[in-house]
Amino acid sequence: MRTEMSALIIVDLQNDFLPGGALPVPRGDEVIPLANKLQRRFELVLATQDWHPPDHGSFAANHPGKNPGDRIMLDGIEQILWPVHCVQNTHGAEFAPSFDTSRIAQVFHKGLDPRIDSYSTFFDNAHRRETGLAAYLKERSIKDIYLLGLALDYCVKYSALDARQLGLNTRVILDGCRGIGLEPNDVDRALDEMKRVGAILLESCELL
Ligand code: VGL
Ligand code: ZN
Repeated sequence: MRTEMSALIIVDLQNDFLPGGALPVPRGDEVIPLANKLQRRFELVLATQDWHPPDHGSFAANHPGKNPGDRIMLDGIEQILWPVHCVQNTHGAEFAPSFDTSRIAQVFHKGLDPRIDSYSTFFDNAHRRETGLAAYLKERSIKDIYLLGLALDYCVKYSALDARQLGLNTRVILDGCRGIGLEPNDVDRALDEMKRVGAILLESCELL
């Protein structure tokens, strides 16, 4: 009997989320060697990119008088403002140079609509539109996903929450993630929220 295929989903290993980038995740670069190594254990490897137009509503610079970290209402939902980051087709949006992308079957982009942000790799923050990832997995009858990448307390967290809502068996490889930690307890809260909805949190050494 053939076991069902599972997918490794590598989240946002882009220059702007690494030290020296526009929205650096502390020690985000440390996950790249593991992301490279773990790909060999999976038949299917997918990746995501935060992929904003220059006029994106999550950029503080697009709201006169506002600063990164401020909160505003954007098209009816609360939005934290960020530095300009991951602008489509710029160096900051590119995958990190040391990230091995040769085995990635498909890249999913998020955050394209200027009026709404998308932390999750499945849906925008208001669940209005899909990125295509859910349909991609469904077409291939993939029910088991493994997540790693940046940032643990935003994109990885919201991806795990949506994955559970979609009924996917969801594992988060913690040593393959780092958090932004805008608020001191954001990472702990993210871990609690993911656990509460049934995501399994593990370390890479626990993978078979
Ligand atoms: C992210 C903040 C802003 C993420 C994206 O992918 O975690 N965080 N945009
Ligand atoms: Zn973003």
